[in-house]
Amino acid sequence: MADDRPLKVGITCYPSVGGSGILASELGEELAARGHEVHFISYERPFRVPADAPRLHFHPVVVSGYDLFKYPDYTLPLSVKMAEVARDQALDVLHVHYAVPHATAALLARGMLPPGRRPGIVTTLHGTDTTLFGRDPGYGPAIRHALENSDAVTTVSEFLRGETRRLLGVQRPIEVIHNFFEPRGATRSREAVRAELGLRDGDAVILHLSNLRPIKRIDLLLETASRLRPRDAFKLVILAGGDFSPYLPEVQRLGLADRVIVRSNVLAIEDYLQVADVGLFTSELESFCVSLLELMAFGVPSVATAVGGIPEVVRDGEHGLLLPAHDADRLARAVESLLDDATRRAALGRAARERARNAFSAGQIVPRYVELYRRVCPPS
Ligand code: GMT
Repeated sequence: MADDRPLKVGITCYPSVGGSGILASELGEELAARGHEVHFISYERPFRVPADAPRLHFHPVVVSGYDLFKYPDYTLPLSVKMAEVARDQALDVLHVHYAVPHATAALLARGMLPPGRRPGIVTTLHGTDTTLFGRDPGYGPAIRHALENSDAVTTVSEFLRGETRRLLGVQRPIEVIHNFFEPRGATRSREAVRAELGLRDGDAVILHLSNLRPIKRIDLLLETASRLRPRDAFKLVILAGGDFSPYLPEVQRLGLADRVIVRSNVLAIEDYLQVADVGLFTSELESFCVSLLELMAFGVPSVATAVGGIPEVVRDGEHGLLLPAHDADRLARAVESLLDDATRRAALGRAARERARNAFSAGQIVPRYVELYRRVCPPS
């Protein structure tokens, strides 16, 4: 008989603005909406998790600042909280997003619990936990140990699975479960958002959303914008999940002060997704790029660098345009080609929306995690 009892799932992620935290938060919400009980365990309530939703709970990890420590330690208090929540809530599964240090903390937590009360551990790798920390001799062996001792390991793209094998030498099975996005309705009308942005009739909106980390290559994004012609027919709207001020001198130097609009830590991203004409992503590396998917779900094609897992999300010429990294001129020409051709833009946008629905919606992806949880959780 199929086991369809509701599960009790502990989720640990970084709560700040970033793809892994956003994905983990959305997954928690989707699981709760399907009747499962979800317990977030982190140092802060994740950015997009509502405080009052049924079956969604948050357990803060308190880190004490002992004078003895030159560097504050998060891993141990996190593991103690994970063990406490797993015991008190009888968790079936601990699902950790981003290996460092969450997967190690989960293993420690499991070891603190008596046999028979131990949840299954699922580790989802998101990107730099493999591509940056995986190469670091100070972290690599600990990550490999945590992956080898998790009950299941997933990556958000084929690309990242390959990199995890290559960089960490992990041989165990790794399942690819791509990211998903389920758009909510906008909170304001298109007209209201365009008015807020000070757009004139005919102004095109190029949208970029990211945490602005160096790997997102905001310098290349601005350089690309500075090469767009005609220069007074677009606005580059940046939804910043990080501090944009270091880039202000570059905006001035490139003569973009009247073209770039920055909004920080926006919760209702759908308000801006609905007014976008084209997305622009210039990352050095992405294992998936959730922001690209967010635009696709709104029928907006993007121009992006063909790096990492991006070609698994967007097929070049079918759902958007992919270009080699580092080439501001070619990126700019590609953006212009989409802004100049409304028919092609609409066709790519329709195909992008279809792909987002068919391959990367909650309905497609969340059941795969649930099925995985049932495989690893101890028999009840
Ligand atoms: O790996 C990171 O830099 C952090 C992580 C995050 O929290 O934003 O980003 C990664 O996870 C996202 C969600 O799965 C992916 O969409 C991003 O492509 C990925 N970033 C990189 O691979 C650089």
